[in-house]
Amino acid sequence: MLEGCTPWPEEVARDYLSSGCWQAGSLADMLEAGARQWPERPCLSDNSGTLSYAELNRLTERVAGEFLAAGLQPRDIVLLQLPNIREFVIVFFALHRIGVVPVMCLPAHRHSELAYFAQLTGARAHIFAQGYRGYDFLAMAREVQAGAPALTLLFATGSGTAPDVRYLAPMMEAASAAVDGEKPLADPGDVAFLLLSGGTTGVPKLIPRTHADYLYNARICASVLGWDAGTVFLAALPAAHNFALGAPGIIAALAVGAGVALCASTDAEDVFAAIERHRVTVLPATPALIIALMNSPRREQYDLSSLRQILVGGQRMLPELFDRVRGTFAGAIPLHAFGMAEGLTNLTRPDDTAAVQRETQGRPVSPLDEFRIVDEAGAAVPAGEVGELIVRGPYTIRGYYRAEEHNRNAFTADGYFRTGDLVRLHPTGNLVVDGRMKDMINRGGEKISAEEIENLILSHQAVQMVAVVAMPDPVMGERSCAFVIAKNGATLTLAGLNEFLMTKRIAKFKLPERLELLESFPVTAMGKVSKKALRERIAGKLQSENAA
Ligand code: OOB
Repeated sequence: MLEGCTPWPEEVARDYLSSGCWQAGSLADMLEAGARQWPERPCLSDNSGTLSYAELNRLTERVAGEFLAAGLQPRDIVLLQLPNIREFVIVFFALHRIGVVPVMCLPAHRHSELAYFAQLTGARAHIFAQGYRGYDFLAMAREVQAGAPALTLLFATGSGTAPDVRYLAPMMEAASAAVDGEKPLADPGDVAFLLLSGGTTGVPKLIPRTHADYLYNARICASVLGWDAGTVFLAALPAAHNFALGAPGIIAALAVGAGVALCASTDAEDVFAAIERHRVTVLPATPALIIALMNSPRREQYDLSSLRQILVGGQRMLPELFDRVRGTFAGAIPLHAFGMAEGLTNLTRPDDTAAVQRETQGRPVSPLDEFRIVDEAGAAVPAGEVGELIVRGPYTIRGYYRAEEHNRNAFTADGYFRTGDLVRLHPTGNLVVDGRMKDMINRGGEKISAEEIENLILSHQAVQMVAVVAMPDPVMGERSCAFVIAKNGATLTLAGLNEFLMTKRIAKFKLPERLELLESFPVTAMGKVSKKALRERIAGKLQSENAA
C-alpha cells in the first residue's frame, strides 16, 4: 500500500478476497473490460456529445501514454482539479491505467487547500481547467508550484502555448498508445486515489481508497439500486466528490454498462436541460439542489419524464421534503443516500416500503459492513436509542493518509471508523440520522470544518476569541455563523472579516455568512465554549428576525 496509509489487517483482507468482494484489477481494467464487452454503447455524454465505451477507453489509453511520456510514473501523486467535463473521466481513468494516484480536489479549492495537498503528498502534477468559471487556474497553479518543489508538471484543459503547461486537447489527439502491454496490474490493495474528508480538523484529511474497495463499493451500490444498461446517471454534483464519483456514482454506472451524463453546473436550467437531452434516469442531489430544482419556475418547460431514481444525500432529507420530491417528479422514487468519503454507504432500497423510504436514511449496502451504535464510553446503546455510528468493512478506510496522530482518535482499537454521526436504529434495521458530534457545518452538503475557519479568523488583528457554528437555513440546511469576541476597542464587520479571509485564499463556500459580536461566550459545566448554546442563540435570533 502507498506509504502513509493503513492497510486492512491481513486476515481481514484475505477474507474480503476469498469472499470475492475484493477482486483483482484496477479501475482502468474495469473500463477496458467494458470497452470489450459493449464497445458501441453510449458511455459518457456532455455538452460536446457522446463517447462510446470503446472511444472513452481509447482516449484514456492515449492520455495515459502522454502522461508517461511527460514523466509521470506509477505511484506518483497528482492534484486532479477538474469540473464535470469529459476530461475529468478521461484523465481519471488514464491516471489509473498507469497507477498514478490523484488527489480529488474540488474546482472550488484555492491556493491554501491546494498548497496544503501538494506539500502533504509531494504531488508531481496539477491538472486543472483553464479559465473555468472565469477563474485564472493557471496563475494559481503556478503559485502553488512555487511552494512545492516536487510539483513540476502542469496540465490544462484545451490547448494553448504556455511553455510550462501541457494541454489535454492535443494529448487526446496524440497517436501514442504507449501504455499497451506495459500497464502495471494494480494490486487490489493499491491506493487508487485520495478523497477529501468533510473535515472536522484544522486541515482537511485525505482518504486513501483502493481499487478493490472502491470497485466493490460502486458495484454493490449499482446492484442494490438495480442499475443496468438502461440506466443513465447524471453527475451535476462535483464528480470529485464520493457521492457523484462512486457511492453510487459514475464508477457504479460504468461498472454495469450504463450511461453517464455530465453537467458542469448546478443551475436548475442546466440540470433540467441535461436530464431532457440525455434522458437521465438517475439524479443524485443534495437537499439544497433538489429544493432549487423544485422551486425553479422553468421546470415545466422540460421533459423530465425519464427520471426513475432521485438519490438525495450529503445532508438529511426530511420526510416533508421527501413528500414534496415524490409529488413533484412523478415516476421517480426519492431515495436516501447517507454516505461518507471514508467509505460506508447507506441507501434506502427501491423496494423498501414507502414509510421506510420516507423516514430512514437507509442501511449499509454490503452485508459485510459491520456497524455499531455506541455511547461515549464505546458501549452499544439500547436498540432504538441515539448513539454514535461506528463502522468497519470492505470499503471503509482503516486510517487517513499521513495522519497517525489523528487516526488514533478517529478509529477504535479494533478498526472501526468513528463517523461522528448520531444515529438510531429504526425497527426495520435501517438507520435514522439524528444529528452529529463532529464540529463541522454542513452547508447544502458541502462540509466546512469549524476549526479550520476559526484558526484563520483568530489571525485577524481585531479578534480575541471566535467560535464558528451552524445556523439553520431552509434551503442549505445549515450556513455558518462566526461568533467573535473582539479585542478591546476593536470592531469588525462581516464584509471586513470575509475580505480578510479571502486574502487567505480558501474555497469561497467556507466563508461565514453571518457575524455575531459578543462580549463573552457561554460555557459548559467544564468551562469550554458551549457551541450548543451558541447554535441555540443564533437559531433563536433568526426565528425572531423572521417573525418580525
Ligand atoms: C457525503 O460524503 P461526505 O464525506 O462529504 O460527508 C459525510 C457526512 C456524513 O458523515 C454525514 O454527517 C453527512 O455527511 N451526510 C448525511 C447524509 N449524507 C451525508 N447526513 C444525513 N443524511 C444523509 N443522507 O456527503 C456522501 C458520500 C456518499 C454518498 C452520499 C453522501
